Order: sequence, then structure tokens, then C-alpha cells
Amino acid sequence: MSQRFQSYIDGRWIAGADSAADENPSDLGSPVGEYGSLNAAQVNEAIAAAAQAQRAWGLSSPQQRADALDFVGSEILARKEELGRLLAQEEGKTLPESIGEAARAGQIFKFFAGEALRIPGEKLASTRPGVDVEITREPVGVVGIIAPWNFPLAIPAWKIAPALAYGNAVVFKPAEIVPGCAWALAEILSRAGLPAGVFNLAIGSGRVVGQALVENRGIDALSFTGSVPTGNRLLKQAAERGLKIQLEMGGKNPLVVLADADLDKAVEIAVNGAYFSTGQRCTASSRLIVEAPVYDEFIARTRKRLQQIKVGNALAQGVDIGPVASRSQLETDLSYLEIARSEGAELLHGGELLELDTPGHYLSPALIAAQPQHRIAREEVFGPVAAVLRADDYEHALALANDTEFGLCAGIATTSLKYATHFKRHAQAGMVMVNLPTAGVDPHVPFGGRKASSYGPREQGRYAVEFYTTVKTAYTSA
Ligand code: TXE
Repeated sequence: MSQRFQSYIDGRWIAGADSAADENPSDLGSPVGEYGSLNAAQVNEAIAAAAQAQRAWGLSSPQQRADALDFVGSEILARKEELGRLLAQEEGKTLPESIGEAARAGQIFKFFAGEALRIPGEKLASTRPGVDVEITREPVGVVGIIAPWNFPLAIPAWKIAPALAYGNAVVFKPAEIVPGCAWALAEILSRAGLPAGVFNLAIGSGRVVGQALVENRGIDALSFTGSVPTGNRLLKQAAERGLKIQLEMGGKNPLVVLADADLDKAVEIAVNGAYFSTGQRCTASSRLIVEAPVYDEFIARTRKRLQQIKVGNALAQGVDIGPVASRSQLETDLSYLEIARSEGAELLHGGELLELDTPGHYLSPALIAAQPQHRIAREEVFGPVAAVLRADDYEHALALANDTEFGLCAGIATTSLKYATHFKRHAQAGMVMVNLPTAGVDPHVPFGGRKASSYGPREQGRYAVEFYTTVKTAYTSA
């Protein structure tokens, strides 16, 4: 019998109503398991349990919270191969990438175990004689977490770990197509010594479970990663009721390749950033902006490199790129290839559906020569699809890089200190990479973007304290 991935409310496992298959995008005949969805009443029950449990948890000793998070981090790290295998089966990332993501999730829990013991505060002299001023950080309360499918262990980790470290209770809603990873994480959290109700997992649809999280006034803050339309809808609803909200959304991240770059290195950075993890990273380099003198040579070398890339079953050895995560994402990818063609962009490589030993959503990496106004050069596809643009010179390349509604990450390949320094300063993005792929960030430093990519305080590292706490200023006269 296949495994059923359950929700977790107030310390109890809840099967959920209907039954849906948890698909394996590398092998559509062999689902990973099945799951049931919660209804709105059950989500409201989870929120009520969280609100009840948070009162004591918010006053618990930092050591208790540190120990719980350290336990979770240690177990994830000890089981990273097994958890990585589940992730690879469910999301379609290659096994090495999946194991890497599991390890990262473990490290994030370890990092915030330490942060639980280092909650910052300040003490200042008042402007009034004989008065002290203390600035302390307190938990926000109950945090709703809505996560996407593309990093089904790491993104939940970087939201759940700080939420718990700073004394909040959590109701976590994973994306529909990755209930297995969410369940595995919840199963570890259920044994970490957290009081019942402090952590809750609510599996189900965005329409029911996600909506309940934004509508129920028991939720004090909402952290979301996903698409721009959903994020913007949540932002409006949050504004109407004064809900603290943080959004991480799309990207159309530029990688500028200058004529002075080490071209082989630039090609490697471009291929890694654009196509690894099947291009399903919000930081993927989906716009390659190449300076005219090396444009033809860059394309020739990139095509040659793409011919060596192996697309295949996420669990198979030697595979560079796994399948697209779901049928609907594959349909989106194919529709953008069609849009590109119809607008006159030129397909230089790939973009073909592949039939392999196991039936799956396999798409060969697509490289498309585009003009800046083409939709393929402006809209997030979220697949193994990159547009390449020609730039006259550095100034033109920088202008093209910034000519986007998004602002998550921007990269440059160059050997020039002058241009690298200028680009770091002038790229309109939350993160900048010099001679590195736009995708691939460290877990202990802030993550997030500008413009339409993000809203609210940064995630990860010490900067996470901003969203997951609220500040209190206390005045004392002796
Ligand atoms: O996103 P959704 P999807 C982008 C990417 C991708 C597209 C669609 O372009 O092709 O989004 O992905 C929940 N109220 N990114 O469909 O729908 C949903 O259940 C409350 C980029 O997965 O935004 C899931 O848990 N919640 C991004 C989460 O929102 C709702 C990463 C995200 O789903 C809801 C992922 C509602 N009305 C997708 N509707 C990145 N750049 O990192 C849905 N949800």
C-alpha cells in the first residue's frame, strides 16, 4: 500500500478528506504516495491550537527552543541521503542536488538553534535623567507559512526555523505537489520536544488552506513564497486586515557576460544558473546578456556545453537535469516556447520533449535568442528555458539588466574590477553575484529582492529577526 502523507494539528496526525496521488515527475507510473487535504474548519482548528500553545512557547527558555531546533537540524543532516531521495522523487531535482538541499535545511535549523540564544536587544540612556530605555524583541505570535514546491525542504526550513527560534507558533501549508517532504519535516518536528500546537502542518489547496491562513485573525504574520499573482492577492487581503506579511516571488534574473570575461567560466556559470534544478529556481539566470564582441562565441560554446547536459530520471546516476516538476509547469514552459516563436525569437538549442525509459515531464534545456521586448525576455518561465540578449557595451548591458519589473538577483561575468564594482553598486537587485551563478546562495546571510520580486523584510540569516519578532521599547525610572 502506498504511503499516506498526513497533516499534523495540535500534536495529532490527521489524514485529511479525499485522496490525491503524490506524483513522481521522473516516473509517472510510480507515485511517491498519496495525501488528503484539510478543510477550512480543520485549518481553523490548527490556528486555534497554535494560538493557545504560543502563549507558553513565547515565554519558554531560549535553551529549550535551541535544543528543539538543534535536534531537528541534527536529524535532517544525519538522514540527508534518505530525505534527499524523497525530495528527488517528489520534486524531480537530481539526487545530488536534493541531498544538498536536505543538508542545507539541516544547517538552517542548526543556525537558528544558535540564534534562539542570541536574540538581540539594546539598552540606552533616556533623554530624561534617571530613566533607562530597553529595546527588546518579542515573538509576533502565530505565523502562517505558505511555501512553494521548488525547494520543498529548504524554504520551509528557512521560514519554520526562525519562527520557532523567536518564540512563535507555526501553521505550515506546503505546495500541493510536495506533501511528502512536508510530512517528513513535520515528522521530525513532532519528535523534537515541542509542546503540542507549537508546530502544525496543514496539507491542502491554496484556495482552502492558504485562504484560511490569510483570513483567520488568529494568524499574526504570514510568510509566503510563490508566484507574483498569488503573492499580490495575499498582499491585498493582508492590507485589508493589517496582517504583517512577507512575500518572496518571481525573478527574471540577468547574467551579464562582458567581453573581458573568462568565457569558459562564463558559460559554466550561465548553464548552471539557468538550467540546473531544471531552471525552477527563483534566482535562475533566465536572461543572459552578452556583450557584442563575444556574443557569437558565447552562444557557440553554450550550445556545445548544452549538448553534453544529460536530462533524465532524478534518481539516475550522471543526470544533470531532472524533469519539470509537474504537468502544469511543463505546459507553462511549452507555452512560453510557443510565445517566443510567435514573437520572432529564435530557438538556438533544445526545447524538446524527451521520451526516456521512465515516462516523465522531460524537457531539454532551451536557449533562445531574443529581443528585450519579447515576453520570453521579460516574464518568469520557471523552467529550463533561458533568453539570450546582445548588448552593445557595458552601459547597455547594465541598462538591459535593470530593465525588468523584477529585482531578485543579478550577476556579472567579468575580469574587470571596475565593471564588477560598478555593477555591484548599480544592479537593481537584492542580491548580486560576480563570477558566480545567480542561483546558489548561502544559508546564513539575507535572501530577498526588490521591485516586484519581494515585499517585506529579508529572509534568512540574522535579518530574519525583523519579520519574526516585534519590537518593544520599555522605559524605567528607578
Ligand atoms: O505558485 P502559487 P505555483 C512561480 C513560477 C511558477 C508559478 C506557479 O513562475 O511557474 O509561480 O507556481 C499557495 N491563497 N513561482 O502554482 O500558486 C499554493 O498552494 C493562499 C516562483 O506553485 O503561487 C502554494 O503553497 N495560498 C516562486 C503557494 O501558494 C495560495 C516559487 C505557491 O503557489 C493561493 C514558486 C491562495 N489563493 C512558484 N493559491 C519563486 N520565484 O521562488 C495558491 N496558494
